[in-house]
Amino acid sequence: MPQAFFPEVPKKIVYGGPKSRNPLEFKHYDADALVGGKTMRDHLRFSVVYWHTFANPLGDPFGVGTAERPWDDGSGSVDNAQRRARMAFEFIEKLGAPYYAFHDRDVAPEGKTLAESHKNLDAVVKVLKEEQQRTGIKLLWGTANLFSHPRYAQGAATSPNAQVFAMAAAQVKKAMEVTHELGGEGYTFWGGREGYQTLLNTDMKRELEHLARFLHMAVDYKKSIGFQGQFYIEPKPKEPTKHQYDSDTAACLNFLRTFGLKDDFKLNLETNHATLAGHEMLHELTLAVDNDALGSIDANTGDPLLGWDTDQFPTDIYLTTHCMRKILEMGGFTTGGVNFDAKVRRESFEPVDLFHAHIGGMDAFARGLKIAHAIIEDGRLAGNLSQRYATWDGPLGQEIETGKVGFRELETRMMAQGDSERTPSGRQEMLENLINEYL
Ligand code: XUL
Ligand code: CO
Repeated sequence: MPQAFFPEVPKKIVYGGPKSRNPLEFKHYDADALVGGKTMRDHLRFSVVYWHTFANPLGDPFGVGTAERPWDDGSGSVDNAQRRARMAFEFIEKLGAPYYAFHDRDVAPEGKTLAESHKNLDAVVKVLKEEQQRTGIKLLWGTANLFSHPRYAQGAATSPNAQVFAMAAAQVKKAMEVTHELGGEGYTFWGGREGYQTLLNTDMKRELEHLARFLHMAVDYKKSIGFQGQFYIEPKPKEPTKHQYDSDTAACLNFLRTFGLKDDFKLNLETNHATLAGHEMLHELTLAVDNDALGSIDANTGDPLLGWDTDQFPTDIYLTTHCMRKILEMGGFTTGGVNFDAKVRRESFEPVDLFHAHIGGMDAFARGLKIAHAIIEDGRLAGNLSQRYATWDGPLGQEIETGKVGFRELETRMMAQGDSERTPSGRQEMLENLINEYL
């Protein structure tokens, strides 16, 4: 049995229902309840992230970390990392999330040499494996941190220095191996430093080719070790670099197609990254689903008044409704899930705040799921959409779509008619009201 790292929190966060006034109970997330014939647990596939929840001291550019984490002795030792792993599983178990996700360097300290780093990681992975077996909690995805160490300051797979590329490759190889060993259902590539600060010193074409080479190597290695997990690319336009090559869904799709990687990757979409790219999350989700490329989501939100990557817990029901509507429309997650890439505020420094944050995020997504399901069942939104495009199902639309007519035929037709008919009202406000009927 694990030690009690969270003595003030009950053994299990239970579903208390919407009338519950207990902050340590779910109001909407009822894991076993069915929505459209499938449990909430299976629809949402919640995942807790190691980096923000268990390894983030809550500093900001103006101040040091504030987090009280009694299990950390500040040594940065492997021993401390192993204790933290036990704590992490106690947290996830009490919360009742079925998954977690990590970077290699969140779980174990980087050593002085690559060999030492590998050894440190193995020592902690041993504990993670034991805890997974004890609790049944699974790994949603693993990843390598290719952005914190000074060697990666000018990029990892897109470094101007081939030595650094080689080091990144060695690190990803090991991170993939441990992800495989832990039965991870996916592996994520987020290019925090894969971009540039200035084009004055950057050969963008060459860097993009190197990134593609790196990902092809990863695909080859994945096959060679029999790792079946899904690969994800996570778009983000900036922070820490000025321009990141994986800017948004459209840029990622273009990159994957250009370099013959489309079949091997899906996207892991994060709300705060969509915001930074100047898109709504709904836009990013829609484009990914339309291209059969949505894999998983990093659930969080930004603050419109701050404008940087604040990684806050999602509490906005419109947002969670839109996310779940798209996920239901695509037929649900297969390998992916709702992964809380979110951190508590610097002011929320007590361990129990980690519970409040996740309970709120899970309840917000549970409500979003129920509402999205009801909107889809209602059918009016989809009905309006097909009605709006009805002329495309008629003779003219079909002749255009199937390539039977060209500019000449269309000019002849419009000459005879004099002008096109007017497109009926878009009914935006009515549709917004329809969504609000369910909120
Ligand atoms: C950074 C971010 C990462 C990725 C994993 O903004 O989202 O934590 O999710 O590397
Ligand atoms: Co993320």
